[in-house]
Amino acid sequence: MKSQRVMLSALVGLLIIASLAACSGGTIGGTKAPVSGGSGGKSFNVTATEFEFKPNKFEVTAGQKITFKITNKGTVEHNFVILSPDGSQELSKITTQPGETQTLEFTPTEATTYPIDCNIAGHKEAGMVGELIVK
Ligand SMILES: [Cu+2]
Repeated sequence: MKSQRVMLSALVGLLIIASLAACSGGTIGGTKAPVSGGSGGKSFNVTATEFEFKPNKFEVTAGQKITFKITNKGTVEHNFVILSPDGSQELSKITTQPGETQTLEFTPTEATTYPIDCNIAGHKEAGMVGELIVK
């Protein structure tokens, strides 16, 4: 009889400790971790020359942050412009001088194809174009 009661109170004690531990564990789990938007971005090294981008086709997933590292290995200024799907607006743009590397970040929201070009007069026509294909 007596040993049974001791067992019971020991069990209750264990339960209290267990629930306390669960509680404090919950508090630790609940502390706010800083959100660092690092949801698996993608980066591309792109070379710009007269008159092309290499590579010039980029496949990504919607919502994925993309980092383009554009290196100008040509002899004149080039830029790298991401256009709206219909080509009417410049969404993001970076300009590079010969020998320079510049970084451009872009997060596409739509699953579509964004045209890319160098908008310096005549360059697009000469072949400085690309595509950002978002799935
Ligand atoms: Cu150019």
